[in-house]
Amino acid sequence: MNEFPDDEQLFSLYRTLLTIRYTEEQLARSFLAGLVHGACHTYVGEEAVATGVCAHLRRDDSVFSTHRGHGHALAKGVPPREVIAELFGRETGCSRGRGGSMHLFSPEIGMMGTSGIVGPCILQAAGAGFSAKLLGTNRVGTAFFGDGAVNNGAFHEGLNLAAIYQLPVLFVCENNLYATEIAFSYASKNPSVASRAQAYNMPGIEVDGNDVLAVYRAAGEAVRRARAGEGPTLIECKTYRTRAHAEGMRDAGYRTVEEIESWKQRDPIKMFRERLTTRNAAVVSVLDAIEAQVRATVSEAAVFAEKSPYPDGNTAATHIYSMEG
Ligand SMILES: Cc1ncc(C[n+]2csc(CCOP(=O)(O)OP(=O)(O)O)c2C)c(N)n1
Ligand SMILES: [Mg+2]
Repeated sequence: MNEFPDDEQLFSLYRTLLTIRYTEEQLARSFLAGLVHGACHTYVGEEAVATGVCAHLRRDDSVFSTHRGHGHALAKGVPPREVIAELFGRETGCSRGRGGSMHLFSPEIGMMGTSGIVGPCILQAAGAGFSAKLLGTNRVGTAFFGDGAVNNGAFHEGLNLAAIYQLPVLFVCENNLYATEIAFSYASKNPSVASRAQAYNMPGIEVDGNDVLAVYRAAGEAVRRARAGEGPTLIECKTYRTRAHAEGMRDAGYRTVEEIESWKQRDPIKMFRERLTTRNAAVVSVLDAIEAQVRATVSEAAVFAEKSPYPDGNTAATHIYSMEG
């Protein structure tokens, strides 16, 4: 693993950050226009986490995600048009319009699902690691989860299992300080999620989740360890969502405008762009070109999604698993 990404990787990180941001902003506008069916939890402000982690994952590595999972799906390689079409309930969505925001699946590229249930993705990733170890595939399982999941029993069970069997798993906690409107400082006596790794005798790393390079480096080392048979890692990414918990929800009473503004100053995309251009002013035109390309891709994706058909009602019972066959 390179300590510092080369230019091509840096531009790729920038492209992924923007793909997530522009897709989320598009979805927020589309939600207001009534095009999104069901809930829509955006990842705005947290893009550096999925971007920095998924940059190290192979196509056959698996990702298990949350209710706030659009960014994980996009970073793992699901195209914006398939994500947007899925939220619009269209046949061309990654789950053929049957799942929506919290059921984004694309198993052929290792996107093993977003989920509305807080916690189980931790166990599923441990299971993926167990499978990889048994089959000797050298694959890695990754769970993304919020601070709201770490006082859930699944956290203890998943980390303990991964530790005793030294499974190739990344446990990535996106600590955005709140679970809906409950502050993590209220819900947990210990402010550090990373420190809990000691209880399982695995490494626990805390990183600035708004710094894509910090996440990239921590994840790179965790993936290296996992593939080398050295076991799981817990990475706590300190970050912040700058939009409401879900689109259309009120966003007052539990956090201040000043707090939101202070985190907007630490916007992961703004910080990364400043870092790249300070290092080398000549990249401005490259970054501008990437922005224009991603904007066009996302706009086209939204048009494609809106033009796509809804699933045929007669197929409502297909793709459904039944024990009775
Ligand atoms: C098992 C379970 N309990 C409660 C809920 C209700 N719920 C939905 S989102 C949420 C907050 C999750 O917070 P966090 O894990 O920190 O993720 P964030 O929304 O901050 O990204 C809760 C409690 C749920 N979906 N599943
Ligand atoms: Mg949270």
